[in-house]
Amino acid sequence: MTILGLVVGYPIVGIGLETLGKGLSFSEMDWNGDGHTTVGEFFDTMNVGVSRVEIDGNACRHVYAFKDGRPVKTLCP
Ligand SMILES: [Ca+2]
Repeated sequence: MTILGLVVGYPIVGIGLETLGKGLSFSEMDWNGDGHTTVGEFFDTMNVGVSRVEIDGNACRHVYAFKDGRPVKTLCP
């Protein structure tokens, strides 16, 4: 890979991973709650949506399954 490829390619890969991760941290993608986020769990993130909600005045994120809209988890600061 050329230097130009590194300079041009890295941001594209970074943007792609950010989009796939939907703004969730790796620890937030631990879907089975075993304390470790696997590569499979990272890719499972494609099957969920994230919406912003306010709960008790806190800016939280509601994670739901695309297949049925059921809640997966709610993340609050
Ligand atoms: Ca896990």
